[in-house]
Amino acid sequence: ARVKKLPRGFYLGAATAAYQVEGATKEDGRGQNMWDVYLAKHGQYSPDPASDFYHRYPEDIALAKEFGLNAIRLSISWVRLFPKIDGPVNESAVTYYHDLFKTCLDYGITPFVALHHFDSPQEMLEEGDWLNRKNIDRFIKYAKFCFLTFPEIKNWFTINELISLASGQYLGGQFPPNHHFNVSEAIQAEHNMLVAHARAVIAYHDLNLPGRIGCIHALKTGYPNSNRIEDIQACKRYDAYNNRFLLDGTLLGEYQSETMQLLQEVLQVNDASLTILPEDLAILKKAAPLNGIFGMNYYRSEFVREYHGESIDQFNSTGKKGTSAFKFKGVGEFVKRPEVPTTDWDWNIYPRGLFDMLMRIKRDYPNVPTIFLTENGMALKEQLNKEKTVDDSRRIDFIDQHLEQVLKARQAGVNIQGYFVWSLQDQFSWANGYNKRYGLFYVDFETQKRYPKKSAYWFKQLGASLEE
Ligand code: GCO
Repeated sequence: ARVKKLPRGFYLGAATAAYQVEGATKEDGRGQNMWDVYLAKHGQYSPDPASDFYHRYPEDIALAKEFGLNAIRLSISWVRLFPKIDGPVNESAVTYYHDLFKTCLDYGITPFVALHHFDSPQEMLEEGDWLNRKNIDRFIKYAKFCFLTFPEIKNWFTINELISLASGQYLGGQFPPNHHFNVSEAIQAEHNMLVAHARAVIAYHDLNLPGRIGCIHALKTGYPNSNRIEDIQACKRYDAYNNRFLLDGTLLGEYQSETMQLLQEVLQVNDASLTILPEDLAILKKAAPLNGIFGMNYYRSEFVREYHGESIDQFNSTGKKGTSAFKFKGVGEFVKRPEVPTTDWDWNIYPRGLFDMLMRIKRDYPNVPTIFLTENGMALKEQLNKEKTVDDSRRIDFIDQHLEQVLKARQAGVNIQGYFVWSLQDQFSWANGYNKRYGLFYVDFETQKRYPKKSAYWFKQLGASLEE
C-alpha cells in the first residue's frame, strides 16, 4: 500500500545539514570546525566538495520545488558565521544565508533551520566542547545573533540529535575527540546540551520574535528481546538512557525520579557520574512550556538483551551487512531478530516503532508541542543505471511504511504536522564518508550533477496531493 494523499497543510520536506552538503570549507573566510581538523588528520574522506550545496543551492532548491516539496531542513555553519569563536561576524556568511533562505521562501519552501548539527567549532572542541559550560554561553551568544539576524526564519531548531553527537564523541568514538565509552563525558555532554537548548529557547522567547523553536532528538524505540525479567529491566535502562532522559529534559523540564533511578544504575556500573546544578533544573523547567515545535528523527528500533560485560561498539561504516555489534555495559546488548529486516548498515527496519514512540510521547508528555518527523530515510549503496536514474524502490517502500505510521498516529490524535526525508540529495555522511546514500537525488560526486531517483518522482506525486 503506497500513501497517495497527504493531509491539507502538511509539510512534506527533505533534510540537509550544513557540513554534510555545503563543501567550500575554505571559502569566503570560513573558520575551522572540529570535523575539518579531524578529517584532515585521520579521515579517509574529505568534506569537500560534499554536495557543493554552497554553490549549487539555487539548483537544489529549484529541484525541491519541482519535485513537490514545500519544506526543507537546513543548518547554519557556526564557523562560517564566526570564523573565530569569540571574534567578529563574517559578513559574507550573513549574506550567504540570507540569500539561501530567500531562495527557499521565494519558491514557497519553508526553511526549518538548526543552529548546531554535529559541527562544533574547533576552538570549542579544544576547550572541552559541550563539557565546558563556557561553551554554552558562547552558543547562546551565537544563537541570539542568528535569531536577530535572520528574522525570516520562523521555525528554529537548537541542537540536532544531541545523543548521537555525545555517543559518537564519547562512547563509540567515531566523532572527534574519539573517546571510547567514557560514560561520564557522554551523559554530562547530553545534560549540558539540554541546558544549552533550554537557554536558547528562553532567549528566543525573551526576544519576542514571531516564530517557533524546539529541539531535535534521535529516538529509538526499545523492545525487550524476551519476557525474561532481566531483559525487561535492561530495556527500561536502555530507554531511560536513550529516550526518557532527553524527553524529560526537553518536554517536561525535569528528570523524573524513575528516569534518574534507572540512569543511576547505568552510571554506577560504569563508575560514571553526572553533575546537575540546581540552576540547571530551573532553566529546564522554565524552557519546557516555551518549546513551540518538537523534532523527532526516527530510523530504527532496538531489541535489548541484558548485558554486563565490557562495552563494545563495532561500527559498520562500509555498509557490509552483519559487521556491527553494540553492547553497552548495564544498558544492554542490541540483538538482531530473524523476522526483522535490516539495512546494509545493520539498522532494523521497524516502522511500528515510530508509531509506538509517537503514542508514548502523547501519553507521557501531554504538553508536547507540534511534532515534526524531522528525519527518516534509508541508506543504500547506489549507482546510476542506463536510464540515468536509480531504481530505489526499496527506499520508496521504507518511506511509505513510515509515512503510513505517521498518518496512523495523526488519526490517533498525535499532533504531527510534517515529514522530512533524510535526505534531499546524496551527501557526506560523517564517519561513513560518501558511500552511504540517502538522497531523493543521486549526486555524481565527481561532476556534481544531480539525477532524480525513482523516489523523487514518487515524492512529486505526494506533493501534488497536497494541492488537491
Ligand atoms: C547518516 C545519518 C543521518 C545524518 C544526520 C543525523 O548516516 O548519515 O543517518 O541521520 O548523519 O546528520 O542528524
